[in-house]
Amino acid sequence: MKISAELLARLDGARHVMFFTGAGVSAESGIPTFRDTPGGLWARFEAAELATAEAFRRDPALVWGWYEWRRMKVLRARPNPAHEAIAALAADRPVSVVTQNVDDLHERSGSDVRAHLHGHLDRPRCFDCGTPARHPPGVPAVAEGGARIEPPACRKCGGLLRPGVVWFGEALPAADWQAAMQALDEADLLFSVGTSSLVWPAAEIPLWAARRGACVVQVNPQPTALDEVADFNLQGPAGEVLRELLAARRRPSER
Ligand code: BV8
Ligand code: ZN
Repeated sequence: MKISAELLARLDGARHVMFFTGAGVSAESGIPTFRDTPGGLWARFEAAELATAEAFRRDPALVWGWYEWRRMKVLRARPNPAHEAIAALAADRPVSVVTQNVDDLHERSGSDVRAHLHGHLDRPRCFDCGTPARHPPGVPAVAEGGARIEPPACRKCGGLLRPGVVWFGEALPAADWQAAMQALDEADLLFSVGTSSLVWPAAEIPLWAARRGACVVQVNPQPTALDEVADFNLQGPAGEVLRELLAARRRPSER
């Protein structure tokens, strides 16, 4: 993938870079995305069957088991070159990472994540009283694709623990949304990496960046609705593309 001299110049001249990421940035770490690959997380179920409070009320063991399977995948995974390149780019200019992902792979690659718009897989809380809880140490052993696992009980009220993620129909955490808006205000260059741009209101963020005059770069092997808005569409896997971006910056001949 050739990185244009124009994009390199934009990156060099950027005052503040924002990375807005989705499941695709973790794909090369072996974490299935939501909808784009066969066998993806939702291949067996509709999103509404799992990522909603109603689904949890209806069948807590099915939903909790699915999240424990996903938590196992994340605990077994390692950050990939995409996470590492994003962390490396923060070395010589302000970079904000705003992610839709509920994994901690950005953090584990050294990035300071400004906002987790859709919560955290590793921060369970009580479904009834909201008391935060902790997972036991170690990696859960869950059958491939998920299994029915009864959620643990809340120490405080005996209610069921739920995953600390934002389900469909739930509001995004106000503090994270605020932080994302702040980052959007500061950024003059936004990379949208590995997202289908289908989930709202997060999907608005790159559109707002473009409207504010920031340069928008999309990194995705597939076309998305953002294609016609982005100033640059780098069609390829994030690990490969961002690693090439880093390498091209170091090759003076690319200027
Ligand atoms: C809310 C956590 C209101 C859970 C997730 C308009 C405005 C506001 C809301 C709505 C609206 N229209 C509709 C809604 C409702 C809904 C919504 O957006 N529905 C969609 C389906 C239409 N939104 C909500 O319900 C939100 N809440 O609006 O609340 C409210 C307000 C006040 C008070 C009460 C209520 C909450 C949405 C959050 C849902 N939670 N995640 C969990 O993880 O289980 S969403 C989940 O899917 C992810 O977090 C992510 O954000 C989202 C989309 O997934 P992506 O990350 O984009 O992944 P996807 O698989 O889709 O795509 C992967 C991409 O990667 C692909 O493009 C692929 O090509 C690419 N890729 C693959 N490999 C690679 C790659 N890219 C790079 N490199 C690779 N190697
Ligand atoms: Zn409780």
